[in-house]
Amino acid sequence: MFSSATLRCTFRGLCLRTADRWIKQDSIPRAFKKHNQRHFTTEVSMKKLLVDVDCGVDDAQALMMALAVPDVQILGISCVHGNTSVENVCKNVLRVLKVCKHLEIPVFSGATKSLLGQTVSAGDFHGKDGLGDAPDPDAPGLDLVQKEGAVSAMIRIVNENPGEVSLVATAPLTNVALAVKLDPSFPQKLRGLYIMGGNTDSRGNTTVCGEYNFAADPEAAYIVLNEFICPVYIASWEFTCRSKLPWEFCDGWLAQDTDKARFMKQIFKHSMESSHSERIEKELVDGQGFISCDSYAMAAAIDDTYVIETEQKAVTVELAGNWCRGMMVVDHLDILKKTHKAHILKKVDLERFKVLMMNALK
Ligand SMILES: [Ca+2]
Repeated sequence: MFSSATLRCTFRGLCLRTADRWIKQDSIPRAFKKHNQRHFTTEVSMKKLLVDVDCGVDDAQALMMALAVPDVQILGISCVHGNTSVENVCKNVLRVLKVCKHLEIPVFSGATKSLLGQTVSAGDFHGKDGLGDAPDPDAPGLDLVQKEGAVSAMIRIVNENPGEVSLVATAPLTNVALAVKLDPSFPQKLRGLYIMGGNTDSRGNTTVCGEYNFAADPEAAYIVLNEFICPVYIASWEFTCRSKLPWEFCDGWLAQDTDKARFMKQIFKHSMESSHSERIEKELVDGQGFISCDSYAMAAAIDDTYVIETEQKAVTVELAGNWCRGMMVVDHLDILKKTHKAHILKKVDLERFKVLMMNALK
């Protein structure tokens, strides 16, 4: 697991590849070199992640992308309500970890409902069980889920690795909001927060103006966008639509002769068929294509070369209104007077993204 990270990180060369940039060897204190040479090749070069999911098919794709990158270390996966019940989410994550041979990664169960207990249907896009209702008689049992709750685990893990953990949130933000309420210093101890959610052009995919992850728990999204004073990257619904891949890429992706590709083909069948329904056609901002929404946020967290352009804006969430509850509000005019700006993804390296996607099923 450490091999390619080690190859990229050598004291023999002029430079060192760290978690986020090349640094000149000269800039490393001699004492550090002497005493940390062995550790530098393993620990410092690893990108540490926490992933918060409502494991539908695209969460599975995002997880498989991260699990395939040698210098990424997933410290824990927290589960939350969303595409399906939190029990199904835990089960789905375990199924993904099993096919990727990473059942050693701890899985935590989190919030079963939104902060106010209101529910918004996720529809049937990912199937009732979240993974396309594909039978899996050998699915791992829920006894593998950790006893510790998701939110306390997130806080503990970040405290154990201050300043090092990137949190990737690809689900309703209930667990993430609860974490900052239990520990207000949680955000400042993160390296960054990467969200799939929200919308920039009031194009809804669940309500008229709301993207699902935000519409499913608007209060949680509001808390997160207003209280996470750390680098925040947002892959909005419109951005993911505009960054779609051709279905022909998907065909080649699924045709790989591996257990992971066969697993993906099974769980993705239902969503692929649903993609051509009249309702989904209307939701798509930029026409047909293969859109693995959650994978766009994941790629930003794990690959430094992937994000090409972001727009830095203050953002919040509409909590009232007849039609716009759950809509992300982008403050182009700085009327909110917020000093903290989020990085809204605008342009990414899709060729790099394709490589990350292909590797996910290798
Ligand atoms: Ca998701």
